[in-house]
Amino acid sequence: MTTAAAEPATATATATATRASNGHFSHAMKGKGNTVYDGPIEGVARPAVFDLEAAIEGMYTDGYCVVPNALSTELAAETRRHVDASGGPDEKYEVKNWCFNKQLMIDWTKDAYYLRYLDLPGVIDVLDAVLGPDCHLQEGNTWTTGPGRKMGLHIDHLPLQIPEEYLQDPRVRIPIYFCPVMIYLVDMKLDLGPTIVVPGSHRSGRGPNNETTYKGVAPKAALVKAGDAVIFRFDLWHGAWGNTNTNGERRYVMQLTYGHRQTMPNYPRLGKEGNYSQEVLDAITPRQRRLLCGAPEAPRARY
Ligand SMILES: O=C(O)CCC(=O)C(=O)O
Ligand SMILES: [Fe+2]
Repeated sequence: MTTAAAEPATATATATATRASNGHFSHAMKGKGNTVYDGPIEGVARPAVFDLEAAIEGMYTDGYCVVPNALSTELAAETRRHVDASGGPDEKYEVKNWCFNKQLMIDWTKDAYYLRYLDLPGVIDVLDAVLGPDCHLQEGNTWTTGPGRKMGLHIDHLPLQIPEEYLQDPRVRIPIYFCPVMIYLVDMKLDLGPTIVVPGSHRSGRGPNNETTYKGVAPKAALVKAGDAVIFRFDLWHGAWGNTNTNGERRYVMQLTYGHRQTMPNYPRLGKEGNYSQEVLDAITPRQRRLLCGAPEAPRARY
């Protein structure tokens, strides 16, 4: 009789979470069981001055970084007004027994207003370094949410499942395939439901399974200023603290997701007539073109 061999350690491909029509993820791969953290919480460190090298390193060690003042406070306020004026009356975003949930997908092919947010200083430098200088946008939206909204810890994507013990080895650096970028349009306080991130949890190589801490490390809250951005990697455990605000204050963010050069660009080629509005074609810069459509010719990402 032969003894059964131990399960071989293999890398397996896994599915990606899909977005529900209400903007919240629906696929079970993202995280299982109860992943809502409600213990004591501290804020993420917010550098007073942006340090690119430290930010890049943070993407591999902590799995995220903070870019202070990616937008001026004036532009954050103007964007808020623009968001408020878009999408029709508020009533239609009041979801019964839940919360105000207004997520507006940005139409990059027709709407020139948002082009300037594609390559924000600091943010674009981190993305170019970790995704490659020919990274591109996957999608973008503005998202206004009110009291009652929260999101359990999850991961956004997991193209490859690697045994956790391999990922503990500091010599292993998993390339960053996608980066969600959250740009906050209001000063974030705990009762507005900030994004929460679990530092180092990308080294688990999986989504949280009935867990709210990783190796004893609790989530930290993005208690950042209006105009700041938080960039995190696709495989970091993250979610959102509950909005418990009693003055009816809403959280305003922009959520942009960028992909590595080897992921498919999402937007059509610029060359083809009719793909983009004249307003976009007149305003778009060469770098913004690359961010929408991808550019095959640039050097590689720094792993
Ligand atoms: O709303 C947040 O702060 C996080 C959003 C998020 O994780 C998601 O949309 O997948
Ligand atoms: Fe997410």
